[in-house]
Order: sequence, then structure tokens, then C-alpha cells
Amino acid sequence: MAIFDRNIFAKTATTLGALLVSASMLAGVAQAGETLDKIKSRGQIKVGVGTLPGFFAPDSNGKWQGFFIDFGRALAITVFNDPEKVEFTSSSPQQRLPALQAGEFDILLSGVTQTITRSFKLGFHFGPIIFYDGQGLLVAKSLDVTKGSELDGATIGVQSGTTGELNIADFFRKNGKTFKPVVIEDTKEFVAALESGRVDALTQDASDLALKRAQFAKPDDFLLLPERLSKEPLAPAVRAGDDQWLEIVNWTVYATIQAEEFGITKENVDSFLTSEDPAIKRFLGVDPSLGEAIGLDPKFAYNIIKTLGNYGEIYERNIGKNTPVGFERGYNQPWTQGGLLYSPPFR
Ligand SMILES: N[C@@H](CCC(=O)N[C@@H](CS)C(=O)NCC(=O)O)C(=O)O
Repeated sequence: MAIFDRNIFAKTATTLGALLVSASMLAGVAQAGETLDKIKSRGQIKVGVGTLPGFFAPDSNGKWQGFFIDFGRALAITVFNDPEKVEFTSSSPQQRLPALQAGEFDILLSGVTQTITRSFKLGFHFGPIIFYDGQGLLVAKSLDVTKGSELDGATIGVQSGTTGELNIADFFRKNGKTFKPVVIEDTKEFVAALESGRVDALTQDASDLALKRAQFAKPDDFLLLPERLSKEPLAPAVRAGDDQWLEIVNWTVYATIQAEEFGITKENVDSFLTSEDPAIKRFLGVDPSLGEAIGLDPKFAYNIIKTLGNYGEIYERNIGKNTPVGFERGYNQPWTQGGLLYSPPFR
């Protein structure tokens, strides 16, 4: 299968470029091409995830399933044309980014929020936003509160290393109220803190809280408040410095989004192979010129859709309205249907 031509990178490296590369190596930043080389020599992609059924969790046979998991499988299809050539490892929100930086993972698909600090100060890059979220509050119904500002003086569980840990302090400061944070790293302990009454509320990404609530022994005793305290755009995170790997991630995600916009699904993708529409011919690799130009298998988008389906299918299968959590699409639908999902053109 065709892959990126490393020689193109080598041939175009100027002396200045080489100096810049050495400087970035000293700073511990990845080089273009390094990640894909490592992935190909080990024969699989290493992905850092969490443990939260719907987003990422092993099923009863130990096979990882979930919304974020499917994007990891899509990447394995782009690189190897094999959705199994990927290893998922659960890591706490606190441990994940340092582990990515240390090279233990090639990518995080774990609901990481894209922030400017993580880009500039911590040295990560982000692929396309795959889930538009916001921070929520999950409260014991017995407290009888309807909005966050009514939690004055409450004890609130926050997960360490998350944006939620920072946002909740801003929220109470902005509202001139106080709260007592209980900072917990481990996800099981975090969940248990609310169920056992150790805290009055938990704060995290709203999707995360909804999925956690679904796991509770008595979900009806708890309420996810409708208010959102922040924007949490969740995106794949990679080490800064390896543009080639970032672009593979970008266009893998865009393939799922563009397919939904075109109305191409797992079921009907083969019928599009005879389409006369030049944009669809390019997208599915029927016209191979695009794939040759970018150095990927010209059929990478076709292979992803044929195996996993488009973005909407991935969403519905794992977290959509016919699943136990039943998430609405909200912002997470194509721009053509009023959402925020938008793929740049495949041309
Ligand atoms: N988006 C926040 C929180 C990240 C986070 O905790 N993600 C959730 C999924 S949205 C998660 O991994 N939960 C499962 C777990 O903690 O194992 C951040 O980037 O700091």
C-alpha cells in the first residue's frame, strides 16, 4: 500500500531546515515522519484512551469499543488498511498528556480539550474536533439545585489534570461564590465519590458525566444540570513537530465527516464507486490522482467508510439515540444540517 514518501521530506530539507529539526529534537519535539516510521516498524498504532463505555471500553470479549475507539480504528485503516492494527491503553486524564509526550502513545483519543496552553506551552498539536462538548455538573437530586451558582459552599469532585479542574475555579470566582474542591485522579474513585455522598457534585465534560451516570447503580438519584460552564472541543492530540502524522490524523477524521456530507454510508459506499461526480471519484480513490499526490492509499477514505461507516454512523452506533445514553447530535452534525462538522475539500 502506498504511504507518505519519506524521501520527499528528506529531499526538500534545506540546511536551515536541518538546523531547525536538530533544535526541535533538543527541545524534545517530534520530527516530521518519525511517528509513522515508528508505527510501521512496530506494526500498530498506540492510542491512549480512558475507560467509559460509549466512548472507550473493552466489551465482554476484551475488544475495545466506542466512539473514540472507532477513530483509532479508522487511523489503523489509513495506515495499514487493517482496523485491528491498533493498541488501546487506558490512562488517567492526569497521566495521558505526559505519556504522549514521553512517546508511550502515538496519539490520544481520550476526549482531550484543545487549548492554547496545551499547544504552545505543553507542545501538543490537535487534529479536527471530533466532539463538541462543554463542562457540566452532575449533582445529587436530593440537593434540589437547578443551576451551578446554587452550589455555593458545596463540595465538588474534580478530576485532576483536566480542564474541568481549572474551569470550576473560574466559574465560582466569576459568580462570587465558593466551593470545596475534592481533587481525584482515578476515574472509579471519582465516580464513587458522588455515589457515596463524599461530594455533592462532580464536574467534568458533560458527555463524560452522562456516560458515567449511565453506569451508576441508581442513575435516577442524580441529575446532569443543563448549564454548560465552558467550551470543551474534544480533539485527537499528538506531539508537536510531526506534521506528516498530524495530517494523516486530520484527513482520516475528515474522511468520516466528508462521507456523511456526501451521504455515503457503509451500506451504500459501493454504489458511489460508479458515480460520475468528480469530487466523489477523488474522495473514494476511483480517480487515484489525489491519493498519489498525498502519498496515502488512494482508497483510504473508501476503506474507512466500508469498514466503519461515516461520522454519523460512528456516532449513532456508539452514543446515538438508539444506545443506552442516547445523545442528540447537537453541534456534532454536519454544517449542512446546522452543526459544526466541516471538512475541507478533498482535492
Ligand atoms: N476534556 C477534559 C477532560 C478529559 C477527560 O477526562 N475525558 C474523559 C472523556 S470526555 C475521560 O477520559 N473519561 C474517562 C476516564 O477518565 O477514564 C480535558 O481535556 O482536560
